[in-house]
Amino acid sequence: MMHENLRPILPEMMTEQIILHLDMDSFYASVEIRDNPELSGKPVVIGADPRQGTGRGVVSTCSYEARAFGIHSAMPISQAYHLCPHAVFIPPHMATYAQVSSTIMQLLRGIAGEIEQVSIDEAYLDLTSDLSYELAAHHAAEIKQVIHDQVGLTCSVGLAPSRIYAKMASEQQKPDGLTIVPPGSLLSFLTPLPVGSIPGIGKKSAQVLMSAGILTIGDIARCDIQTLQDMFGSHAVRLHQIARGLDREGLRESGKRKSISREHTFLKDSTSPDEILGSMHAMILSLCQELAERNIYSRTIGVRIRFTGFITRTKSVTLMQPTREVRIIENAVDGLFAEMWDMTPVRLIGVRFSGLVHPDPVQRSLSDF
Ligand code: TTP
Ligand code: MG
Repeated sequence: MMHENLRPILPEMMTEQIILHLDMDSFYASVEIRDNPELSGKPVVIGADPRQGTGRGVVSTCSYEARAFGIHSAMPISQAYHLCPHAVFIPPHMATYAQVSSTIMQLLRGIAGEIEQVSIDEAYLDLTSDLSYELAAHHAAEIKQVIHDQVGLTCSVGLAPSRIYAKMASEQQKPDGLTIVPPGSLLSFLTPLPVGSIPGIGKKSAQVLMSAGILTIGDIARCDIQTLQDMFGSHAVRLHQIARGLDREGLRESGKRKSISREHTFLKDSTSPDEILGSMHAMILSLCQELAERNIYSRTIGVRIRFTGFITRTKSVTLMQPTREVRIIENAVDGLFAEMWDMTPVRLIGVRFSGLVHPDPVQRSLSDF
């Protein structure tokens, strides 16, 4: 008779979580090109007016053709102009992007039920019920096809056993990529990647690691925890876990959600109130769209700002009445930002709507969401 401990593990016990991360390719630029096919194949830059190279403000994003000239998000628009004066420069049309974003997220909800939307062009889905990476990969390819056919845009997708690995996977083969990292391939996927490919490791942290001779995620995995603790304090344990392929974090918001939020990390820490508020207003549009789709209103508006050096401040305001009026929420956020900002460069911003209520008093209860 087989010993209890040697009994083959049942298949369902071996099923690990399967997380999908989806990120649209050069999102704002792709929408502009979709709506004006003459731009296809050209370097297209979305952002402030370059004014023949004297303009202020930054690049929001650009097409992959423009990236070949070295242009990227958060670069001063004047620099982008000098790198490629014949590029097509287009001011952002936020309302259109928010609309396209909401169509995409609706499609994803239709496919996966609950999703975790994290930015205007990015979401996580839980495909654990597919049970195998073969089936999940098949679904991922279908999702890409549906977005292509119904929205006219490409995206890049990653599949992996946790949200952070899924995000790293989706980054690998942009644009129009599909990267699958089942648990068995996780270590060989992670080991050679540069330390900067871990979300949350910004340029500064990467430099700290590199100056200590830690260049790849494999190097972090081999590092003793004390060395990491000296560099990253309380973040060290999680970083070590991520590097050793042990992270298994799933979707953060599932089931009954009490709040909805968006966040944005600046590639280069920002000191421009126009850029910071512009980005927050884009998030507000996207969040208000989600409120409208779900026929709910928000009463409490919160802002999170992470400054250079990881100091994070949050502040919120509760309005007299629940709303989904963009102007009212923009005013609230502008006010919060003015109270919170002391000119320190900003690394990350987030906007959160909570106190979500339904217009129908019978349903006016958090348990409905
Ligand atoms: P990203 O997904 O970071 O960039 P992207 O979609 O343009 O390109 P990629 O193919 O590399 O994913 O951001 C989504 C949108 O957010 C982007 O189209 C424009 C906006 N954005 C800014 O306005 N400023 C920024 O610094 C960044 C990074 C993005
Ligand atoms: Mg994108």
